[in-house]
Amino acid sequence: MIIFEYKKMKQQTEKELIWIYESHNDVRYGLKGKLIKQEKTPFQEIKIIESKRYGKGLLLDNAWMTTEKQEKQYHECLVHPAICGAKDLNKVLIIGGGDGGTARECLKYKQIKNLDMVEIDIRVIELSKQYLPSLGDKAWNDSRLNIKIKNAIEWIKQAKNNYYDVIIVDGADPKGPAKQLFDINFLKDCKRVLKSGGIFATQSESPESFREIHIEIIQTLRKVFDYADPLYGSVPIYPSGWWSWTFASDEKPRYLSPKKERVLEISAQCEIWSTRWQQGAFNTIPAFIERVLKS
Ligand code: SPD
Repeated sequence: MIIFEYKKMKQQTEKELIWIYESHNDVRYGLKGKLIKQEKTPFQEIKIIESKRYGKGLLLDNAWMTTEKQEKQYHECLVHPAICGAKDLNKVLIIGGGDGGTARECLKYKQIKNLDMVEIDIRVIELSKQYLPSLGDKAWNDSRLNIKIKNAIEWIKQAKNNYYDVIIVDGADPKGPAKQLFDINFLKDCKRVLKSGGIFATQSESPESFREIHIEIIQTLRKVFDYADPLYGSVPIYPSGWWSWTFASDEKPRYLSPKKERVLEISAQCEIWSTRWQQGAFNTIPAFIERVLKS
């Protein structure tokens, strides 16, 4: 009898589960789960979901941003190559990053005195704090974090020259409110605001499912900075699962040489990133991308 009841309950719960997916170029990337919150803001549609496999997750305009059990594969790879390579490390700027994962990784470094985050949509922050608290974790209460609810494209135009040691763009795909975060004029503003010896980092889409956009991001960054190189990793929930982050700097590719004392400070806290992983990940540039970039 008990077994029968249990089976019935299990079937009932299974029935409540739906497929939640991002669809891109006729391919679906999805999870079986429940939709627990859906909201339209002036900027985008936000969805929070809950899945058995990867925990809770966040979608913006039906594109995956993060899930609790895959987020380290994204945030560690975006943050540590930039932070470990920069000449100095006092002031850091995050553009976007409203779920808090990028801020959490940055604030692991005691040397950082000030972390500014410019996010356009306050609801992304509020809903992430409520439903995905492990993403931002202690960062939300860290006095070094200053949140500015602003359009970064406008905000950066009035930002001081030569001010930040590291700038990290943690935006969505280049459409909707995030489109201009990949524009050359915005990137030139970032360079102006970056201190000499600083590092710029951005998520740079998939070399497979966003191939042209991915190549264009690197080419644009190479027009703005002396050096820009992509690093490749895996975020299974994103289109194709094959993802990239691109780092840029002047004078030399500083992101290729992590500073020992910072590596020592961070290594034990990382699940994916290590200096060995980073070296390999910069070297896994696919042959066809290398050819296009050289031509
Ligand atoms: N297609 C997904 C691109 C996601 C980029 N940002 C994710 C936000 C995580 N902090």
